[in-house]
Amino acid sequence: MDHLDTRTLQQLDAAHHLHPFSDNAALAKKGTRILTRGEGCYVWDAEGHKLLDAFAGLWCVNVGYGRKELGEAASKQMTQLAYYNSFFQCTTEPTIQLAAKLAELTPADLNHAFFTNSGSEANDTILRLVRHFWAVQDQPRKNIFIGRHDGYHGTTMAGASLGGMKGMHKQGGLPIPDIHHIDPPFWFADGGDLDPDEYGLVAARRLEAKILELGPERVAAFIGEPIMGAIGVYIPPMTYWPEIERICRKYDVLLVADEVICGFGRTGEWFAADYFGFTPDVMTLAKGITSGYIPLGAAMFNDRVAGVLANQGGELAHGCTYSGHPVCTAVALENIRILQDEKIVETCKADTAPYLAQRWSELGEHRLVGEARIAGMVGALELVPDKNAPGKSGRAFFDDRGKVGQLCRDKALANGLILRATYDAMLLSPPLIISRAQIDELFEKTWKALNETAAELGL
Ligand code: PXG
Repeated sequence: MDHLDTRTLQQLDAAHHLHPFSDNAALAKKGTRILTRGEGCYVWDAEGHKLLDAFAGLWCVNVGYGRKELGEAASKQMTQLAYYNSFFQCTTEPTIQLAAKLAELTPADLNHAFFTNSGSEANDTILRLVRHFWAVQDQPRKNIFIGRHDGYHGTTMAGASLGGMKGMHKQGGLPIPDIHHIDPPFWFADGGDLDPDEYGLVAARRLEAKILELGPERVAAFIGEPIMGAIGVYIPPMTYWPEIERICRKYDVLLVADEVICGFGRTGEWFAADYFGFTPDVMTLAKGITSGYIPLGAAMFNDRVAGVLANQGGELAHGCTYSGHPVCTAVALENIRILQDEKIVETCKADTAPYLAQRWSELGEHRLVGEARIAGMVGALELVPDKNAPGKSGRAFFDDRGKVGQLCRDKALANGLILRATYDAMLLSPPLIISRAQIDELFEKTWKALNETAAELGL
């Protein structure tokens, strides 16, 4: 590949590359930012700007950038056996070893992995195989999935349908049939006068009401992100997930935890199911499974579901060319080795996550910040016009939602910090290896961005 200058690259990009989740016409006019290098928690762009990446790429670079071991694991596997499939009664060694490793790491009896290329495909896999699980037990009508409004489960037909993003449903005729949604747990906007723990129970019982409305004999599964990421890091009260689990057990509805963001240490536990204290029947994995170095997703099934699929399911009419691609599974194994050998998750829990939480709550004192929420290494600052207004009105949003978040995001970027904005929430999800000194840098740059945003708004 010959190297081209930035301007030429931007012109080619505008002419030939459609970007995901982007206004492509506006982007073509502005020109894309081209990233060229990464090391630890930092990335550099083609203009030589050094940026602290407080978003870990897209919630995924858990071990940080530039880990040579991951490149070496890929190179070794590519040279030895670049590809073989898991069809035709075959598979490869790294794929077997990764399945066993995931069985060991994930909670309880989630012991069976089905590999995909992405989180979206893992959720498609779950929709099909869970429906099949009920159908082969003579319950073909028990096929409804319940998700949450504003949830995110990917972008394929099933993933976007299971998710509850209205903008996504508008494109492509979604949701597909037999998928329903309940309201998400978002105390800040929806909690009213309830304290968070009371509210967690109220929000969870929306699931029970929906199951009873549809009929338990129709409901196959409930799917949720333990912490809702893309919509703005909604961290439910600790009462929420145990109550959801109780309801699922009561009506024999399978519980699917989509841990695509939360898995592999994001909350300071290996999985958010451990953080919130519940046991899913099925789990979606991607992103942190390889720290984003190579695409890989997995659907994990417990013994009950996998047992029925294996013994009563006949031939599984499902799979991708690259299900269990050996290069991807070799990289995942090396990524997990790094996380384990360097005690990265344990260090977050014991040291850096509590420090980050302390500094994050200091940001909560800024006049623009209505709530500073955080769990382990994932958090959000909810920006509001008047946090000191009495009672619930202090939790009111800006009228023109999204503008202030965008402004603050741009201010952060100009100061060398990558933060993501959803509406007016500034989202945080740094590499798990972020140090205390880098957390201080994150604090300083965020505070400055908040000040500059407030100044521009005249607040
Ligand atoms: N589930 C969850 C909870 C996710 O966050 C997916 C499934 C889909 O994974 P793939 O690998 O198919 O992308 C995701 C992905 C955002 C954003 O704007 C978030 C994701 C993807 C793209 C954008 O925050 N999460």
